[in-house]
Amino acid sequence: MDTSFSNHNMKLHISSAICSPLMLAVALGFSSCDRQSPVSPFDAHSLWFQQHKAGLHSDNKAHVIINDSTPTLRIVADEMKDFSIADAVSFNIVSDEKLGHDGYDISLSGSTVTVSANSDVALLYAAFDLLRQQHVEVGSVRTHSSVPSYDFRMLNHWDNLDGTVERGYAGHSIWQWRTPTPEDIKIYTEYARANASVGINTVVLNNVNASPEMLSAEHIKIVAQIADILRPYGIRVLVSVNFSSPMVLAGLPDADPLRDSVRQWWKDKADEIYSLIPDFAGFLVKANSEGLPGPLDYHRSHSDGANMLAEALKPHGGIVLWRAFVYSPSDADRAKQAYLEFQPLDGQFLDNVIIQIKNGPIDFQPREPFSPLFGALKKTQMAAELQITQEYTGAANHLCYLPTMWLETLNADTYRDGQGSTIARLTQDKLPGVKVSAIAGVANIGNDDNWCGNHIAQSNWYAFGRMAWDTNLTADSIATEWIRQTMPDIPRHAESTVRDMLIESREAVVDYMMPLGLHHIFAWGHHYGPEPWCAVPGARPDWMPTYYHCADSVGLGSRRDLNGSKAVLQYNAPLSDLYADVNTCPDEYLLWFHHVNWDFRMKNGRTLWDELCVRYDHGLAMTVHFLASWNRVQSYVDANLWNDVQHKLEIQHDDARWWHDGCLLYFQQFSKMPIPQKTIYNLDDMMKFHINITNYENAKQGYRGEKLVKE
Ligand code: GCW
Repeated sequence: MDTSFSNHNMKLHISSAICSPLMLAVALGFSSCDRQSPVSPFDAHSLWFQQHKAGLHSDNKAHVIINDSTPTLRIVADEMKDFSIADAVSFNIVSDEKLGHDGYDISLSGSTVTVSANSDVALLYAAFDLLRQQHVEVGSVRTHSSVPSYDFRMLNHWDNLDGTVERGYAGHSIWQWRTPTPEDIKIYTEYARANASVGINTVVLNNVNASPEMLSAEHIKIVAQIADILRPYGIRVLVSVNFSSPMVLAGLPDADPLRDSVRQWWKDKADEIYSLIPDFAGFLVKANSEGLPGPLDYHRSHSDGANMLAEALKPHGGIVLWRAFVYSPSDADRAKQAYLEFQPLDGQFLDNVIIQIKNGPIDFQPREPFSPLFGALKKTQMAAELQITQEYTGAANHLCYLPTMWLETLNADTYRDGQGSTIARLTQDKLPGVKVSAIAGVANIGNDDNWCGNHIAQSNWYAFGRMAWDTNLTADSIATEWIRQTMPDIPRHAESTVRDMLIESREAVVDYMMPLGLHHIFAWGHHYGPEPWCAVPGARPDWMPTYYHCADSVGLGSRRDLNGSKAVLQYNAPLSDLYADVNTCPDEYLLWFHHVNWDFRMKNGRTLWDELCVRYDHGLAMTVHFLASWNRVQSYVDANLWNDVQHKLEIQHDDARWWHDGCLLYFQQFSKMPIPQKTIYNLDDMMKFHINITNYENAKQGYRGEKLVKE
């Protein structure tokens, strides 16, 4: 039996070619009459689905043939309603090992498209591929096979059970810890659709700073209800767990991973979860980090802790993602600590444990060299953790398109197994026995109408998914896709203006915040503005900017070379040599690895001080340039979108001025050299002023809002 839905004449065709009990009619409760033709205005909530434009304008809807019926395939049929760049599309479940669970093949014969995949969700990815082609490429269907780079393409929400979002700049959490209401179901479904459209297939619902309550029976029940809503879109859920859960929830005397009662508690908990959520994907764990409990509390190792959880999940096929973001002061240099704790454990983790490593050795700075741990673990499955939410890149106020940064990390060569040992390859290759490769992005999603706090920050959610699907895509091509789907009417010349803004934005942020390898000179707590002078009495030294910039009368920068902490030696040759020598160290990492004299001659002949001034000035100038570029595209962009982004760009420019003046005036106290460009603020005033970004409304204003309040 061939069951097909035709958009040509709005009825369900059932022909009788092949018949099997599995091939059931897709009973679609809609017709193309339900869709109105007029192009709808920009609606921020609709993300990159602004319009399925070509389809809406065309009468030539494709005949869609789907030989099965599952909730996922009904979504495929629904999404394909407006597909119009072929006469017919046939979706087929096949058995083809090379495509794996999520891969698909699109082929063309005449004007009939044949899509083949091993699973219904892979057919959904193919449907989104075809629609993307229609909206982005316009013309005819491009035939190809596509297999994702990673098995788990994962969002990590840092959402708390009370509805707040740690480092969230887009309102409150989208998750409601109640039996989902119709409104909740609507939001979860929109969210799932957005993720599926870019290939995201796993989501961690709650903050890594996890409440033990997450594993209470009451919360697990709600996780199961959320999982049911996300499942048709191919999304599996994980939760972050608190290592002390057995103590808090069951009153056990401790959480020692080698104690039988503790191990049994986790096994029972896993059984309970899987009885409600058979495709539950696993646990994410932050342990012995920033005050959270963990196995080290009982003189056990990270592998003891991770393996206990892995054993509990293993019979059900679950995974443990164990974070390497640890920095208990085992060495004076924080940048070395994750390596020092985890490298000796290489090979001791069970094969359903993945070590999740932040891209850089410190903490999601605008630029860091990659974490040397990636080049050190050889017998342990690793995943990269990237940050989509803009904790250190201007919250949701600053334009900072992040794939340029992420791809810098993924394409970095660790030289672990000689040349070509890129982080992309090391995290994609599966070790013997390992079933899952993974990549994680900390979500920038909240309940703001536009989901991300800034329309343009939607591009980072989009891009994370696309890049996780295919790490060979470029930041540029992903930007093009996003622009064409978000601003469907934009002419090519304006599109290229917007694309340039996106592509140049991250480097601009680096320049006006922390050029030349400077890092962590943020204000205390909120990580929004600059406070290289910050000194909080009694605080951990490695939370203070002076620990990182080390400015003195001689020069600027961390001491991580062979005369300093020797952190360079955590990198494999030839990088260790390259970074160790101040004359060969790349400019972008210079002050990361070296304390450099103010009058040091850079490769371009300028002194360090002059180069620093040039970089800060360039960053600031770029924010003016972005405003000018955005002005140029005004008439081609929806007014709401344009106004929102314009407002944010103005905040960004004001903040960049604050960074420029604050950092240069502060460092000038040590260099005693002139600043060639104009500064408008007074350092004493800046140092007395503490921006209040503790609440979300303030955060939306940046320094601009604060200044207004102050006046
Ligand atoms: O950078 C720090 C953040 C914390 C975060 C932590 C982590 C979730 O400032 O807010 O906690 O990293 O990644 O665990």
